[in-house]
Order: sequence, then C-alpha cells, then structure tokens
Amino acid sequence: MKAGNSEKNRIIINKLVNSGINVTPSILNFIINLENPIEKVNLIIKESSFIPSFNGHLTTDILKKISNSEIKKVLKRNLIKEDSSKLNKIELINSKIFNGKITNNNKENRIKDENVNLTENQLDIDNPSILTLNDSIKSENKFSIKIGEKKKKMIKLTGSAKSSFEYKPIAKEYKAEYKILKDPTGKLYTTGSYEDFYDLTLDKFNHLYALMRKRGDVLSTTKINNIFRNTLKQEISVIGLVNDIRKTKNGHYLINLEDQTGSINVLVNKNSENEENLKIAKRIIKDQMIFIDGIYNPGENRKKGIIFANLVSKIDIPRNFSPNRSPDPLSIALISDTHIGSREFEEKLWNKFINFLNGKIGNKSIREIAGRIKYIIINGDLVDGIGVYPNQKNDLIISDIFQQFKKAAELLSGIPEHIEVFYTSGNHEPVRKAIPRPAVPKKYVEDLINLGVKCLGNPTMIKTHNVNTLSYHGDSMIDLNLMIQGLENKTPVETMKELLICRHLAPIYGKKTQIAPISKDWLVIDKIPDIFHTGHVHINGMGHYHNVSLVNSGCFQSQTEFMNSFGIHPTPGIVSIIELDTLNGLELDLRKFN
Ligand code: D5M
Ligand code: FE
Ligand code: ZN
Repeated sequence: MKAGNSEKNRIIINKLVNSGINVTPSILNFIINLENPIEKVNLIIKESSFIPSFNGHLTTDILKKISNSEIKKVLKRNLIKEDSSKLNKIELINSKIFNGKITNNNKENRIKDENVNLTENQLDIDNPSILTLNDSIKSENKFSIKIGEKKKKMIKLTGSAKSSFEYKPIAKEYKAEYKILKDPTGKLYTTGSYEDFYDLTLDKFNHLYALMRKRGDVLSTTKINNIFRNTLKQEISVIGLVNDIRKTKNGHYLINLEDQTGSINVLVNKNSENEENLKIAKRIIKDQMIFIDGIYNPGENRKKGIIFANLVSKIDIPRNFSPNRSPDPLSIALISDTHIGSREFEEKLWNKFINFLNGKIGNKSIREIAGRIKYIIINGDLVDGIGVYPNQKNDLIISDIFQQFKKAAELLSGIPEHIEVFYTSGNHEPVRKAIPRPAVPKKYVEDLINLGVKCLGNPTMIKTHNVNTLSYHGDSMIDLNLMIQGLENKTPVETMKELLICRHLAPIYGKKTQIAPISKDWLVIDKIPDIFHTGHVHINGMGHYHNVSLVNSGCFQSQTEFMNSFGIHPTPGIVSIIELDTLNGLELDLRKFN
C-alpha cells in the first residue's frame, strides 16, 4: 500500500527542509513525479552533499550529477527543454523545523513565480520568516508556506486532497532501521562474591568519575588522601561517591565523601548564599557521585580536616544537549506493565490499542498518528508472572506462566506486521528480580519470537531510525520517591529527571531495589538518550529534561489490592507516542475512544 500523495509530498518537503536544501517548485515537482520519490529524495540528499559545487540550492546542474539513471533520463526529457526561468523562484533557505513549525531564517526569500504547479498541496504566501507545517494531528492533506504579507498569492495546485477512508499507514512504506545499542542479556554472570561487589563499585566509580570529568566546569580535582596533606586552609575541588549524608540539628548537611584513596567530611552550610547548594544537598542520597568545590580546613592535633562547600553539584546532562532525529516521518509507541494474566489486566483497553494501530478507531488525524508508528517498546511487566508479590494468586486469572505468555502472543498478534516490537524484562517476568535483567528465556517466549518480537534485557538502549531510546523498567523509582523529598509516584517524570541528573538508573543501595553484583555497572547512564522511557510506577507521564524526551508509560492494569496498599492509583490505557522526526510527544488516552 502507498501513502497518500499529499502525505508523501509533505515528507519530501520536510526531508529537504530538514537537510537545509532549497528547492524551487519546479524541481520539487520534478522529484515528486519520480518513481519512489521518497527513496529518490534520500538519494539526492545523500549524493548532493558530496558534490563540491553544491551550496544548498538544488538546481538542475546539481541534479545532473546525481548517479540515478531515472533522474538522468527524466532530466534529459523534461527539464533541459524547460524554460530555466521557471526554476530557482521559491527558495526555502536555511529552514528548520521546530515543534511542527518551520522557521525560515532568510528574510529575503520571495516567491517570484505564480505559475507553479505543485500536485496536491497549497502554498499560502504570507510571512517571509515563518513556514507553518500543519502538524500531523491537524493536517488535512495540505501544508501552507507563508511568505510576505502583501504578496499574498495562492498557488493553485492540480488535483485536490481526497479524503480516503482507506487506512494507508505511512510506516509500512519504510523498512525498519534499528540497532540494539545496549542489552545486558548474556553478560550478567556473577559469583555473588565480595569481589563482584567490589568490582561493581569500582566500575561505577570509574564510569561516573569519567562523566563528571567531561563537564567543562570541572577542572583540576584532588584525590582525597592528597587533600589531607595540606596544612593550610585552601580552596579545593574533589569528586567522590557519597558514603553518608545527614542533616545536622542546625540544618546544615554533613556529607561523608569517598574515592579510591579515602574519605572526607564536607559541610554544606545553611546560610542564605548557599541556597542553591542546599537545594542540591536535599536531593543527595547515598552512593551518588558529586563534585565539591570549597575551602579545606585542616584539622588540629592530627585530626582529619573538613571541606566547607561553596559548590555542590551532580553530574547532570548538558543544557544544550542536542537529540538525534529521524529523517523519516515515523513514530515510536512506548508502553509497559500490561500484566497479562492478572484479573485486573484491561483487555478491552488493549483491544482498543490494537484497533488504533490498525487504523480502526478515531478520525483521520488519529489514523494518521497510528499510521506513523513503526516501533513499539514494551518496557517490562508484559505478563503478571507468578509468585511476584504476596497473595498474587488471588489476582491471577491465568495462573500458569506459559499460558500467560500464550495469551500475550495472542494479544500481540493483532499488532500490524510493519511495526517492529521490542520487549524488555520487568520485575514480573520469569527472570531474576535484581537489575540489570536478562531477556526472558526462549522457552517462555517462543510464540512471541515467532511473531517477530525482539526480547531484550533491561535496561536496554535501542536505536530506531537514528533516535536512541533508553528503556528501563523503573524499579528504583519507587525507592527514590520514598527517599527524596518532593519526588512522588504520581509525578514520575520528576523522578526520571533525577535519574538523569545522577546519570544512574538506581542511584541507591540497600532499599527495595535489588542490584545484581556483577563486575560491570550497567545502570550508569553513560550515553545520553534521545528518549528516556520508564514504567513500573503504573502512572503515565511525559516531559522533557535538557532536550531529552521523557516518558513513563502507564499501564494496562487497573488497581490491585497490592497497589492499593501502597496508595498507587494507576492510569491504565494511556499510550505515549513520540514522533521520531520532530520528537514531539503525544499521550493517547484510549479510554476516550469507543
Ligand atoms: O508494581 C505495581 C505498582 O506497585 C507500582 O506502582 C509500583 C508499586 N510497588 C511495587 N512493589 C512495591 C513495594 N515493594 N513498595 C512500594 N510500592 C511498590 P509492579 O512492579 O507492577 O508489581
Ligand atoms: Fe508493573
Ligand atoms: Zn513493575
């Protein structure tokens, strides 16, 4: 099946604009009329960048240098004969898409040609600096380019936008392009010995230390045992893991910081100039890596000295982080916690999800949203499992784990074939509870594998069409919410931000989160993801942090007694969808559809 022409044209224009390539309407028309124009435009973008004389303006001369034989043939037939004055009229110079709007930086652009035919789209000339692309939700087979108030001209386009009720998912036209960048499966061996714990801590220290050192503002730091050599009061910078933190009765924070060489006390003073530092200190828990700049006061009578902190900071991610985007108009749907096998599994909502994916619910806009979905990540707790929590038996409608997976395969078989599905292990899967977790063993998931589902460990980093998604079930989030003032289960996105700030998925030991003693710390967030995806809390949330898209997928399970006992009010049936080309996000509430 093919996508509608207008959608295709929109994609082609988007691709050119995103690549900073200017085209004239005639050249655009030329490309649109080629066979497989999306493929051709990809080729043109790629090859033109290697042409020395190419300065961003796609002209016939540049097109002549593209290797494709069809382009050469059609050029000869059409364009060479054509009056070249028709070319180079509209210039979409240096345009950038931002949140569905294309901002055109070149104020001198003007449309000079009125006789341009552009298949199904309409060009609306209004404003020299803004190109508005109707976003996919509102798009009704047209886009408008606004250039110059006075020169308002409508370029009449041949053909009209046909509204077809036939479902033509654009995602079907694209091959899946994905790579598993990180998956702990098969790399999780442990002897459970003391050495493993030691290696894990060392690996964590080294990784986090390297991330901290990468920050531009962290210059020369001193190892802790060298600090004690100083006999005079002086300014010192140090990096270490928090061994202990407590609030003194006067409201100061006393931190015991350690590195491989020793440990030292740091005092974060409660005074008005220190407000920012106190805010950070409030959120510090054991085992986090921090950077301290302050004044070292040597101790008297061979006692260890103490640092009075002037600056306290966690690793964090840069404010100007620039996420990757897909060149193609595809989306990813992020879900988790379906809990198939539980009495509370919301099968009706799941069936609505399947209907949505098959273009069977909602209006045209909803179907367009569905049609873009090329990937789904199921971030753990697909099945309810057995014996996961006390008295779970009473909540189970399917009490055999194999039957739960059989049902899961049945339910997932409704997902259209052109969608690639990834499934990572949560705490309800038949694998170990401690994180990181391996993929569910084959004996349980054979039917799912036959459906093409990719079973992965947790956490995992998946690159889909250029965009990196870090999917982590979220086990530690509940602990973090309990321990850090201001964090709570009903606002999971705030907890996710804290994980990014710590650059660690479980910045806490000794609580409910079990961490496997293995020699490599898989929970360090070394590579900044473009999308950060968690679940487990069963309460949906979507947001941003320093340009990283954050999604806590809700669930497909209503409240159990067990959840009730923790005061969790789940939000079943809300699906998070992110456009991989714009990174715009959408939470689709399936409860609102019939
Ligand atoms: O988790 C279901 C919900 O219950 C989710 O919101 C986390 C919460 N939960 C799970 N275990 C605990 C404990 N031990 N304390 C507090 N809250 C908890 P699921 O992983 O689906 O069982
Ligand atoms: Fe769950
Ligand atoms: Zn869970």
